[in-house]
Amino acid sequence: MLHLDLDAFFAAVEQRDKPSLRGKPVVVGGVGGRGVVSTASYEARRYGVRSAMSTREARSRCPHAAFLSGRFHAYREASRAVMGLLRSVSPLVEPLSLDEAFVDLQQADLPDLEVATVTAFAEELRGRVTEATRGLTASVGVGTSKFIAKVASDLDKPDGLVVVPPGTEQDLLRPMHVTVLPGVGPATAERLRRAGIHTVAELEQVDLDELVRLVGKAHGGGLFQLARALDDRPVVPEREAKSVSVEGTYDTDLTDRKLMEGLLTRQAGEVAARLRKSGLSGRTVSIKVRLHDFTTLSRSSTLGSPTDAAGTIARLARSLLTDLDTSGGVRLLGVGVSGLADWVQEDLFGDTAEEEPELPEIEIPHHSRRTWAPGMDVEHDELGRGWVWGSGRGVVTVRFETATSPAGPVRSYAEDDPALRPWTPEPAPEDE
Ligand code: TTP
Ligand code: MG
Ligand code: MG
Repeated sequence: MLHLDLDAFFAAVEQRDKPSLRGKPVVVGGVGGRGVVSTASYEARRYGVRSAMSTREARSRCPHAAFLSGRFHAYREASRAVMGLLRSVSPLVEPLSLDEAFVDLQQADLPDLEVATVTAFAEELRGRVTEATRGLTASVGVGTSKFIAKVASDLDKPDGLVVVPPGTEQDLLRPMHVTVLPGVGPATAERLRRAGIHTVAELEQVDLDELVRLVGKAHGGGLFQLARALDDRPVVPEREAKSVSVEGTYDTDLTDRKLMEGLLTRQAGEVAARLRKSGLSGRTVSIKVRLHDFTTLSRSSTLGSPTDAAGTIARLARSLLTDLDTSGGVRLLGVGVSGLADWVQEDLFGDTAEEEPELPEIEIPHHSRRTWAPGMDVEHDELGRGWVWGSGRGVVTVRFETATSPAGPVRSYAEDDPALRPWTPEPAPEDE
């Protein structure tokens, strides 16, 4: 079993695309008052900055770091490249998040599974990940189970490879803290601590009955096995894209509910058109809303039968929005349909493909000032591509550089300078 996880993923993508930030502390996350750190580059981690910490605390620990809000299109693109590469290596790939996956090496066409063979293979794979992502590094662990492979990939981060030879699993685990076991969170760890159990070695001494008494029946059995490095969970490959979705990011924070409803209605129309083009329909309608402070909310609702009707999808999407507090402003909205079936059936509300409502024409007003989020991609008429270094008091400051340029010059503009605009890549052909 192989487990791969990219190093400081969001921050590494930012350093790749922003040459002036390479080797420097970078923090990606919510940059507003209530923002939370998504991740930090290893340079920033030296100052104690960590995922899930408040940005306020991160700023006090590492004031000289670059604080950037995220660019999800870039993260998604890198993730796709990695997952595609892994799938070319083995049909059994199970992504756990955008930046990590299990790969079953038994299906990978290796001559054998000796330590030397898998080590050479994993080292080569790490190089290919760096190539496929134009410079990101991955850490890899290999072992006889998912559990061991995942533990191993974390042992020599960043840019590391650890292969745990068969038979040495328990020696590796015994000195480790119990939180290394999947499923042992703070609450379970605390219960074990009160019973005097800190390490895996100590946990191994506890018999099954006592373990069940300590952590409950549901958990006890699994923990008993894991403490002995026993884990036979198979790799469950992700099935083909099961949803069709459309989303938009906006360069002003949207606050007008009517406008948001209009945008959802238009997106629902685009989703419906794509469903029909592929002869698909789906039962679950969902919306995605990213607030100004970076929190992303999603809500979904499931119909009794599949639909591909714009009106139905729009109505559900709008009703899902009513439950959400969007008063602080919204910077991304999206509509998706999942639970796809490849037949089309008249849906609950009786809409048919023939009686489509007109898609509304929507102007996003520019009365509110533009949001120039730190880190976002921009393009200037004369200076070309760059990224927002900072903004405020009517001024936006841009550094002109890209992944393939040298560190570039910094210039400031009025926030409404018509020569400057947000830059977005061509949308990927298929959104997951
Ligand atoms: P991780 O793989 O947990 O972290 P990482 O890749 O940044 O760093 P490393 O693996 O080298 O320790 O998460 C992958 C990405 O997921 C991360 O770059 C940002 C995002 N993320 C969050 O947005 N919030 C979080 O709390 C965590 C843990 C990750
Ligand atoms: Mg990672
Ligand atoms: Mg990860």
